Amino acid sequence: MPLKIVRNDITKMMVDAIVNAANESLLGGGGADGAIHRAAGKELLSECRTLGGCKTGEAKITGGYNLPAKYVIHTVGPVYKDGKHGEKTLLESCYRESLSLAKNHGCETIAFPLISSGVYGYPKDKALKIAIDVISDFLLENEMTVYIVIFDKAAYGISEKLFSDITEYIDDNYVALHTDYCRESMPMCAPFSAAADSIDTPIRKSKKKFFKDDLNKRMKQIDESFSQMLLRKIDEKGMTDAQCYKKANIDRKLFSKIRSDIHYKPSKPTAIAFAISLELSLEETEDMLRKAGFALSHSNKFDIIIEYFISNGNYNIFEINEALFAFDQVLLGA
Ligand code: AR6
Repeated sequence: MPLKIVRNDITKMMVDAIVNAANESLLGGGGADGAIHRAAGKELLSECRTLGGCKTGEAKITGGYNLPAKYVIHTVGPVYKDGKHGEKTLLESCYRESLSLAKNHGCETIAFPLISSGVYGYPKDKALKIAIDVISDFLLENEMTVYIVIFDKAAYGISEKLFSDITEYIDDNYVALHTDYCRESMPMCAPFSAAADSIDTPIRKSKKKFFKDDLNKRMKQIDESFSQMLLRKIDEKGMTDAQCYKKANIDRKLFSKIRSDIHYKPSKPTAIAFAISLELSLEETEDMLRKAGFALSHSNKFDIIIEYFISNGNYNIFEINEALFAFDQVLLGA
């Protein structure tokens, strides 16, 4: 099940477990820790006193008391110095240990704040990348819905370089009306203008054969539904269903629905999420979208950002989502 990035206060999350960005004493503090203790009530501190603290990179679990969450998983992130003091390994360990505790307690949903990225000073973009990497690895092997809770929008910043590259790409491509639609219109017909077609050179013959074969192939696929194309592509790419929907950040239940209903019409972000998961080319992505009744357009920032990533061969759905979030767009997948 998927990873979702949401903007919220961690104490408001209706999940099985929320994670606390604590300190080694486990006796409360500021930031998310302070908010969690305030919302949970004094009993949380009483239980924390019995735990004997927690080492950096490790995690311990308590009840959630007055919180909507059943459990609080307390983990201690590293204080960021310069990135050369094992901070990354320790931060990765926080996510791994917390997820493992949640799994052992039967949690189906868990919410993390961006550990270490406040008082402990971890650069937010790096902290987010670590969170996403560890959580997505975990989700490849486990069924859980994991939320990363971003408190302030500024925390969810893609790198300045990526932001400016995408901005430039949008500026170059964002137009109200675009004129190169002819690529869409029967590409295989272009070489066959009536006059030029009268002489059959060997090259022309082989081109004709190519276009005939291509046309036959396309005709066979013309009636293919979105769901059929998706399943065909999964086979062609040698993926399992689970690999595909996990990489697409799509819920297993939704995938089952699509699998069992050949006429299923997904939302546009869902259709694109599958195209990304299958690492389709731009042309194939457009083909897949058409099956679901959608298109990529240049008068829509969301579409241009997707196009940017596909053109650059970057199929990391979580990075794409970071960028979409930074540009206030709907996210892919879950
Ligand atoms: N909900 C979600 N995220 C929050 C909330 C909230 N209510 N409040 C803050 N954040 P921090 P750390 C974000 O400082 O860096 C404490 O005193 C915040 O914007 O809470 O791991 C502990 O006792 C930031 O992005 O944790 C430790 O001494 C992220 O949560 C120390 O701070 C983490 O910020 C731990 O520092």
